[in-house]
Amino acid sequence: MEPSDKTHLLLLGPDKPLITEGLAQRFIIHRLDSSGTLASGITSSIRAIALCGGHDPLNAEFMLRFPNLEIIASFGVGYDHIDATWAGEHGIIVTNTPDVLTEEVADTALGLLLCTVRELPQAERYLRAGKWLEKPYPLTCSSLRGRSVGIVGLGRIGSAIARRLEGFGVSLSYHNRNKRDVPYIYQASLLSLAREVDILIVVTPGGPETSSLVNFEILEALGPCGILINIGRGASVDEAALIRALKTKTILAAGLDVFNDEPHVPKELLEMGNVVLLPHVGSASMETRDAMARLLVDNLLSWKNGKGALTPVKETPAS
Ligand code: 8YV
Repeated sequence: MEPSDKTHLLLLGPDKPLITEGLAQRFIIHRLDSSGTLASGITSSIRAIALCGGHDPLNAEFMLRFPNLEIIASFGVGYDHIDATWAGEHGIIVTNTPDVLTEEVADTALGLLLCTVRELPQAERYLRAGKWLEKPYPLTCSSLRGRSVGIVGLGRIGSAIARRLEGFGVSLSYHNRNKRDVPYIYQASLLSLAREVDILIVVTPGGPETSSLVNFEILEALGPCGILINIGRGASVDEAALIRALKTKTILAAGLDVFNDEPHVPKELLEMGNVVLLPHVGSASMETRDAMARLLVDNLLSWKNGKGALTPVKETPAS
């Protein structure tokens, strides 16, 4: 293929061979230089952006730098870092990578839940420290037996978590904007869900609508035996309120895969014994990350071939 048939594309974020190799035949790939700019004359040629990871904001100001931008293909299902509403209003397509990571993230959520409820990382650290030789690890206050679990955000990933939990024999409730046709108890408000359940799992997508959704009032409603799990976005939980709730034993424990200012985790959380902290690894297996990379590439190739994007987000057109 002649270079002239190729579309100029700006690649942002970490290098991923599956993406660069997948795009090389049909796109001329550019990167920003160390000062964050492109050689003059190139900006107006850019028609596509491949956002290969990270959560740096991609706002209107940035998109405006590329007057002929038509599509942004993003790596990941969450796109709270992209101003998709503005993009949609300006005819720019945004694609994400749904479905291919659903089961992986749901697996991680269950792992994090079990680790938090049964203090498995703490018990493992206890063994490694040689303390088992002195006495057995203390019995955990919490258990999944006879407990009720509430899911905030019963979308693809929330539903996959719920399906797994059915096998654990817990009572399941959820809160969503709309009631779904599922055999779980619906709570019209997050507060009523928090009051009803022992364990709250947050699977919300982030963005202004869900910012600090879980505040101190919600944590108080969860109560002193309550456990909070967050696998969605850090910003959905008021981190300062969570730290206060854990310190004052307003809730019992928390398991977190996401934080407000990643990769920075508040020192207070790092020092607490009643939290399990993961470095945002929900989808982080090679297999799943490869599937996400392939879907990003397929979106761009399908668009380039005039067939429209495969997985456009709801705010933007497909072609
Ligand atoms: C990734 C995620 O960490 O898909 C998402 O929304 O949060 C994760 O799967 C992220 O997209 C990688 O940058």
